[in-house]
Amino acid sequence: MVQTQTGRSQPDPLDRGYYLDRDCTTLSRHVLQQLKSFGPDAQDISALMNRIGLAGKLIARRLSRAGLVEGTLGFTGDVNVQGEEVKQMDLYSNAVFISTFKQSGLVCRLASEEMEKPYYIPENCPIGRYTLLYDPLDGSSNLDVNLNVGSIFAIRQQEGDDEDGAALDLLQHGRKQLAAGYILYGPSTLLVYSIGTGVHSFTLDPSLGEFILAQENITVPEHGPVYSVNEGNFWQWDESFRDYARYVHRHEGYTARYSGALVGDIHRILCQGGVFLYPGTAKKPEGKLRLLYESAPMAFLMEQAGGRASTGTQDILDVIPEKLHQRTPLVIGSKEDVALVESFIQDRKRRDSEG
Ligand code: AHM
Ligand code: MG
Repeated sequence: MVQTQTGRSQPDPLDRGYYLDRDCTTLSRHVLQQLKSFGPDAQDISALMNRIGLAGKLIARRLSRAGLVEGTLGFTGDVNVQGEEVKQMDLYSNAVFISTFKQSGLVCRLASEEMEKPYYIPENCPIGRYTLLYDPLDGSSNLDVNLNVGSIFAIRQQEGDDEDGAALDLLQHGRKQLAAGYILYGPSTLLVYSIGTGVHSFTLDPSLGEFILAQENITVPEHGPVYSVNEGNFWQWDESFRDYARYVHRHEGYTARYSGALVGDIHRILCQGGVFLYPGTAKKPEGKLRLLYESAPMAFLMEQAGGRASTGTQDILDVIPEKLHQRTPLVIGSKEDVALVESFIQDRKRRDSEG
């Protein structure tokens, strides 16, 4: 009951809204709550996250019709800057992020796996003070067999004028990220994000068209049973990673899980603990994953959840890239499991130095 101005009591209409309040914390509202502010910077970050959510909804909608409408499955016939064949959904997803942020007035520059150079939105510069780094559709080899895929994103402050388009200000360590996260297109669509105040997940309610808070302050267990790695590359790894693989094969309590799509594999580790690895190989000494829009955003999340991310010898968030599309080895997950992998690398180094 509430008191009216005339002193009479009447039922509180918000009482019945209790369920709404409990069940419907939306993404933009959550960001503002996390920042404990309605100031301009908080409004910016909230609006940015809302736009990322919109891009996720558009991609999820198209994925749900894969195979039913033109342009959802198969290759375009082009090869991207990474030398990889481009899928129709890669292009669509890349374009969705650009068009979503074109109208945002916030982002001056977008850098993605699918574009050799960053894409500028001159009308947002200098008003737009942010850069969005993203992998629009990670794991797209899973698409044609109807398995999970994801989008990965990071937001950084735009530093410098960057007039020549070289984006040199992006070549800085991952601790410069203001926000990072991913969208997992699985049985349901999940958005997981951090703005440096813990890791939080949201589930897309298609009937509302909103991402609704699912779990706040996710923490990764200190140790988990899962190791997630493409063991088909075993023969191409450095001996230290082979030592680690032999160790988990010979000890009870480990189980392998690998879907071929980073977002789903890391989401499993985030929820249940364990370790995901993509080491360097003989053919690709730096591994496959790109630092700025794959490894660094995931590392930001994992550290926020109490886990770790390493190249094997250095924290991912301390790595300073030399180029936009730089690759890096990745060992990420529970603290104890990352440390175990690192211990095999240190052991090998020590043995090699002892001759
Ligand atoms: P992509 O960005 O071109 O999709 O490549 C990244 C993907 C990751 O999602 C996944 O972990 C890895 O490539 C799988 O690679 P591989 O098939 O070599 O195991
Ligand atoms: Mg990728």
